[in-house]
Amino acid sequence: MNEEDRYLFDLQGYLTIPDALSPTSLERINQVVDEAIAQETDPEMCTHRFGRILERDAVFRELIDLPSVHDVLMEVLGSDFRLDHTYLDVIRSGDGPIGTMLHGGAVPFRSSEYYTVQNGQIHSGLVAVAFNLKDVGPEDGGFACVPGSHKSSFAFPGAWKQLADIHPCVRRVTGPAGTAILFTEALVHGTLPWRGTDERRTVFYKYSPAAVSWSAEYPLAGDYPDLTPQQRAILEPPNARYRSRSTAPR
Ligand SMILES: O=C(O)CCC(=O)C(=O)O
Repeated sequence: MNEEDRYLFDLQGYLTIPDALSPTSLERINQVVDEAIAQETDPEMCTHRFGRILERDAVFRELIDLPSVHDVLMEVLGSDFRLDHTYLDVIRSGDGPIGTMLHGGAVPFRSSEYYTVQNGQIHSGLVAVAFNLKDVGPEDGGFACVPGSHKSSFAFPGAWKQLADIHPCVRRVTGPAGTAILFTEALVHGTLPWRGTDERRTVFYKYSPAAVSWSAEYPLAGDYPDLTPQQRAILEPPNARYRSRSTAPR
C-alpha cells in the first residue's frame, strides 16, 4: 500500500482500485453471473442476492487472494487476514436486497467492525472489497458512503439515513467495471437506488483480522480442494494463529 492510498483510506474510510479485475476475469465472471440469473426461479426479478459464491464457480475462488488488493488488506487487517464471507448482488432497477438505509458507523463501538489507528498502524475489524462487474456512472446509484464517518465520535443522525433522500454529506462512489472499492465496515455506507441503464452487478468479499469473525457461516477450506496454500491460509477459521494449532483444512 503506497503512502497516498494509506492516507486516503485513513481519511475517507475507503479506497478505489481501478482495474483490480482484468478484462478476461470480468468476462468470465459475468458469464457465470448470467448463468446464475438464468437459473433463478424468476430471472426477471429486479434484485437478486447470491450468497456463498465460492461454491458457485472456480472463478470466484480465484478472487480470494487477488494481487491487486492483497497489499491493502495486509496493511489494514494484518498479514494473516482471513476471508469472512462473500456474496453477489444483481440489481436491475430500484432498491437493492438490503434497501436504501445507511448503516455502519464508528458509534456504537462494535468488536467485529471497528476502525482505529495506533502508532501509525491501521486496525480494522471488517473490510469489504466490492468489485464492480459493470460500469457505475455518476447518476447510476450503487455504493454510497459518508467519507470520514468511520472516525466520528458521534452516532450518525437517524434523520439522514434514508438514501432515497440523499443528504449532502453522502458521497456516491463510482467507477468502471473492474474497479474494486475497499471500505471499512465502520464507515457509514449503504446502497443508493439503482437508476443505471444496465444492471448493477457487484461481488463482495469481506475480510477480517485472523482472530475476528463477523459471519457465523464463514467458508471452510476443506470444502474447496482446488485452493492454493495461500488461499487455504486465508480460509483458516478465526483463531489467534498460534504455532501449535492444526492447520489441516476443515
Ligand atoms: O455497495 C453496496 O450495495 C453497499 C454494501 C453494504 O451496505 C455493505 O457491505 O454492508
